[in-house]
Amino acid sequence: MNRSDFSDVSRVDLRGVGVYSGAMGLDAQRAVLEDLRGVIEKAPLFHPETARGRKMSVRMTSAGHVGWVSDRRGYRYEPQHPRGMDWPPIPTRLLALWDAFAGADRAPDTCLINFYGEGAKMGLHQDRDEADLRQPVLSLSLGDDALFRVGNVEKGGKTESLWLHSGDVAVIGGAARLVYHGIDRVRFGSSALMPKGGRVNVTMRVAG
Ligand code: MD3
Ligand code: FE
Repeated sequence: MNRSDFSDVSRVDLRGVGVYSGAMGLDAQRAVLEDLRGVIEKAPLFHPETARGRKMSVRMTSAGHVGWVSDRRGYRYEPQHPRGMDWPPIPTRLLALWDAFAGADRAPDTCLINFYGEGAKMGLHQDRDEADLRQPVLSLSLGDDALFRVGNVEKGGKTESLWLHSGDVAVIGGAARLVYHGIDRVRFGSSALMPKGGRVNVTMRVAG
C-alpha cells in the first residue's frame, strides 16, 4: 500500500507537523476502529496517573512490543500492560498506514491508543520518551473533531492551532519532533463514526 491508496493527499504544514487531511476514507476508518476494539478487548483502556498522582482525562492503551505507561514512577515504555498482560500486536492495517506515510526506514514498535471521552483534553507536552528522536511519529485521528495546538521546541512562546478531523493523518519528524503540542478540546459528538461519541487518536512510534 502507498499514499495513492488513500484519499485526498494534500498536506498542510503546521510548524513542521504535516497534516494529511482526510487521508483515510470512512470505510477504512471503520475497519481500523474494529481493529482497535480487538486491541482494547485484550489490553483495556486505563487512566494513566501523572508523576504528581493526578489522573489524566484521556484513557490509553497500546499495541506493539512495548507500550507507554505513566504512574508515580514516571513516564516510560514497558513490555506489559499495567495489569500484567502483553500488549497485542499492532494491527496490520495500521502498519500499512505507517509504510505509506511515515517515510521511515524502520517499522514502529509501539502504537498508543488515546481515547477522549466528553471533556477530555491533553495539556502541552513534548514527546521525548523514545530512544531515537530522529524517527518520526505518525498520528491518525478518528471520531470527534479536536483542537490541536502546536508551540515551540522550547517551553513557552506563541502557539498555533488547527482542528483535526476523523481520517486525518499527521506525520511529525525532523525539527518538529520535539515541539510542544496538545489537545485543547474535543467537539464531543461532532462525528458519527463512534455511536456514543468520543475521539480516538492513534500514534505509532519507534520507541526503542
Ligand atoms: C507533535 N497525542 O499521544 S496527535 C500523544 O491527539 C499526543 O491524542 C495527541 O500528543 C492526540 O503524545 C496529538 C499528533 C501528534 C502526535 C505526536 C507528536 C503531534 C506531535 C509528537 C511531537 C510533536
Ligand atoms: Fe504527544
